[in-house]
Amino acid sequence: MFTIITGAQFGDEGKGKIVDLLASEYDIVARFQGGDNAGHTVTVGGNVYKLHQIPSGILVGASVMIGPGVVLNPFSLMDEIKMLEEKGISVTPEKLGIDAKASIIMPYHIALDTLSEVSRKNKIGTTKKGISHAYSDRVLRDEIRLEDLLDEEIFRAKLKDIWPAKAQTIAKLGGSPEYIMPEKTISEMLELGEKLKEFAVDTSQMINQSIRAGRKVMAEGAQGTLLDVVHGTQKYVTSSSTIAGSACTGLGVGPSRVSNTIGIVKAYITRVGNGPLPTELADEIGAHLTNVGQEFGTTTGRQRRCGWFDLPLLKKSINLNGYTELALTKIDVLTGLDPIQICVAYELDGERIDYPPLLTKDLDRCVPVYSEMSGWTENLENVKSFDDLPENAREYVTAIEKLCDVPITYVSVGPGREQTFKMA
Ligand code: 2SA
Ligand code: GDP
Ligand code: MG
Repeated sequence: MFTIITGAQFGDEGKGKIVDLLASEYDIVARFQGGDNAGHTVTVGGNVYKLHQIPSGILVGASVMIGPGVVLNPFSLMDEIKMLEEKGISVTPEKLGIDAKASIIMPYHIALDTLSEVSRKNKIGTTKKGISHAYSDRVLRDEIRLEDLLDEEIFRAKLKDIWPAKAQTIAKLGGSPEYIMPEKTISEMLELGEKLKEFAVDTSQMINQSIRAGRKVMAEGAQGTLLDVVHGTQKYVTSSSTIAGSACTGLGVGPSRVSNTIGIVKAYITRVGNGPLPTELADEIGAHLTNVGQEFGTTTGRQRRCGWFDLPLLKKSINLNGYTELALTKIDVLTGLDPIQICVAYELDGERIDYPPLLTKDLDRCVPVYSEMSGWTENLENVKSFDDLPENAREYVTAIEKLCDVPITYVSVGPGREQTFKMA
């Protein structure tokens, strides 16, 4: 079995929480794109885990893998392993495999991301983790892979080729290249390579073998569909492909192996960073969503922008991912809001459209057309089943399911692992 889980909106839908919940039924959980720009928060008992590169399945004891589609920061990976081990979760080579072909995020990628963002007139609002520069080096074939880090001679030879041009660009952008790749950093990276040697695997081979042997594998997406580098709101996107198909390329698994595709959908919408967000609420309702939903970046702490549920955008996500089911999260955050709006269409140049416009630039001019629903005041944090929800909350869930025309199989009513119920 091969299940793909992706975020259906602009990220932070609660993927980490749902992956953690479902992972106990899976043998392997694997990340296929992105890097340590991702932040997946999982709350278990009193413990809050913020995972950036290690798949959320680690907490329930699944084997976890980092696929070749990922860009890997070895420094922050070590911090993450240390954080987990301090909390009693061991991360041994038996538990974690990293594909030898994963690209390494180099210190100069981070410097270039930061400097480019500072000098950019229309800021993207990147996480400054070096993601775009690491991916662009892959496409340029100037990447350093994990396998290169395992061999001092190759690593130094590649750096000798790559570094002079990078240093020049960094200086041109006003940076100080002499501080970015000193010998001390090179040695530290080689030491990291030594430590990571035992984790290096061929993800594609291992996952395909597992699927053939009848084991269950889950692919854990990062960021969200609308941040996809091709299909998202360019240029306000991340630099990887975030949609379900990317799990096949990013792990090396053929599409015929995919069993189901689950979309994680927040009961409203959020976005961190710049770019269009038609239903954005810059009022007290937006403040309610931010404060009650604690909408702050898991990686950077930045405040997320919030808006009402946006059906046209979700219809696009359903197409891009081919979702077979949806998990609806954070419905508890809507408690106390009355009425609740669902954006069912847009108005653009006097015309009503029920799907995002052809030209990305027009999304900014789309005016939401809302369908109004009655709210509820009951606290949902202890709700254990659909029938226990207040009537208006049941109607909200049912309305979203009907509008999306994809079954909602899980509903989440709080950050805790136990605060989720399965739909009958
Ligand atoms: P980048 O750094 O090049 O990937 O930034 C490009 C855009 O992608 C957005 N992006 C994200 N959006 C939501 N969540 C992400 N992860 C963190 C979180 C973000 C944080 O879980 O909260 O802590 O700020 C994430 N990663 C990248 C980014 O905001 C840019 O709009
Ligand atoms: P991810 O990137 O999709 O994994 O999401 P993040 O972890 O970045 O952000 C989601 C946030 O919402 C986290 O702080 C979660 O603990 C929290 N969360 C997840 N599901 C729910 C829910 O149903 N209700 C509430 N109130 N919080 C939730
Ligand atoms: Mg997140």
